[in-house]
Amino acid sequence: MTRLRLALSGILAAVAGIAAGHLVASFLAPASSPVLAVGSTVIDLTPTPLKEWAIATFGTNDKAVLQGSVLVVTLVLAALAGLLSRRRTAYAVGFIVVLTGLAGAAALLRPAARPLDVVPAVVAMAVGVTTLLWLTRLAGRSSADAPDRVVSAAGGTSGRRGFLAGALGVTALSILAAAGGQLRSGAQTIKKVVLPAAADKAEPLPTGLETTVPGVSPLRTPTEKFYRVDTNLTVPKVDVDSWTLEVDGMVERPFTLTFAELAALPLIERDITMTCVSNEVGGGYIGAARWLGVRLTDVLDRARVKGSPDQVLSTAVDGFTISTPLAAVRDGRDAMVAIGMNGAQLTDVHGFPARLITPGLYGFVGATKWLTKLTLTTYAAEQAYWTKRKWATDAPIKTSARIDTPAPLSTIKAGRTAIGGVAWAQHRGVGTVEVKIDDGAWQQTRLGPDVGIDYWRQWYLPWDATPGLHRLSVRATDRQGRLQSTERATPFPDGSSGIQEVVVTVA
Ligand SMILES: Nc1nc2c(c(=O)[nH]1)N[C@H]1C(S)=C(S)[C@@H](COP(=O)(O)O)O[C@H]1N2
Ligand SMILES: [Mo]
Repeated sequence: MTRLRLALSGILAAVAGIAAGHLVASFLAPASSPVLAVGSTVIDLTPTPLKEWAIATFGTNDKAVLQGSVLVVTLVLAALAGLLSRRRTAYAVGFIVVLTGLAGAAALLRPAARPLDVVPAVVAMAVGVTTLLWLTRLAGRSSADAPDRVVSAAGGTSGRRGFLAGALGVTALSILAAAGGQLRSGAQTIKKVVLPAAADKAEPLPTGLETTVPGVSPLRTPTEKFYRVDTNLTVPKVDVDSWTLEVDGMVERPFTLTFAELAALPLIERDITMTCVSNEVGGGYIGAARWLGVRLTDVLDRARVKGSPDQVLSTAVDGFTISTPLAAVRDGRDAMVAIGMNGAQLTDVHGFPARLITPGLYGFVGATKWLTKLTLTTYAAEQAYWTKRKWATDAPIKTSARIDTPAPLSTIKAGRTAIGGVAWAQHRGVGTVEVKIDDGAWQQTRLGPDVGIDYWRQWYLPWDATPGLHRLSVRATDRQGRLQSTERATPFPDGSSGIQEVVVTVA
């Protein structure tokens, strides 16, 4: 029974420490919370194949699974620490000190860490050790050869009751502290800003096919439905008043802009479809929005590029980096420092107050959220986060198409219906979309409105569905007449490819 109590003491000491650290972090910097700091470090250290597997297996739950795993491993180690106190209290204390010390190191080694970020781990250490000492004393060690054993009369039922009361007390306080920290971090909001109108406006968006073909993705993705992909366990809530955009590196005149100064530059408005390189064939890591921002070349020209840089290295407020090929930025496409999305300021999730948008390139090479610095440099001199992890440097979005309706493995009624979806070939434009039913011939679909080469294209094909099981396939060709790759490829290192096939039952 004592063993169980000691293990429980270790676990509760860890829980108390983690909860206290979480609460303190919510006052300083939410990301410095011990579990979050360790979780972020684990994300950074995870080898690419394992990360790919996690994204493919858990999808958007990957972060929750990771946090859960970090927590479980910590609690198992803490239980061991509790058991160690049977031999010697100092061992157990040492164990907790090492665990929280690692959390502190993780917080301090984050790319954009400040010295104060170690505080939550120090608090976790103090609370963890105190809780452990107190609970193990209540648990009453039985090992007679423990030299520093506490001799007490706390055996029997009163001891057990004392331990139980202590354990419950620690649990209750931990829940309160963790919930308090969670509430405080969640309550942090970003400021409202006023966005000037664009000097160079986009045309009004035409009516999309979603109004006539039920089930087709809307022509514009509502911001709250827009996919989210980043390495962040907590969404940065950037203080726009102290935020700046710095431009440096191989330039004659490095400079720094405040948000007001950035927003006062001539703004362009563009409809651009973003895609994540982790999007699987038929997947949902794609979204189409109207972006408002400053042309990236305007910003770079202001600094007067010197020498021969070949990349724009962008840095986010948390130190995360992205490399964008300068050749792509300079080829006339509408790469921009965006401050608005779908007629409003950026949301915290999508990079407030400013982010990069590079039409035609996957997000990991051109869509830095929470942007704070642009550095002109070379790939030889510096590599960004994903480049170091062996993902492609040049990463144009591959031409692809997705069937939105009928849904995979659904059952639909026989008779007149429509097969429909979206296709994309950013910066080349979608030329045609074809659908194949079972082993029939490829049939031309009808395309929705044309919103330009950087935007996706809706499509549909009327279908007289006959009873039975049917296999539907789709493929897209760009405006230069190039058929999409039909070869199956998983996302690493430069994006998935292959023909999407959907099986449906017609009844
Ligand atoms: N700071 C930061 N920016 C980032 C990322 C990130 O992890 N951190 N992920 C990139 C990736 S992989 C993609 S696909 C896009 C996704 O942008 P969204 O979440 O607004 O859809 O953001 C990019 N910008
Ligand atoms: Mo991505």
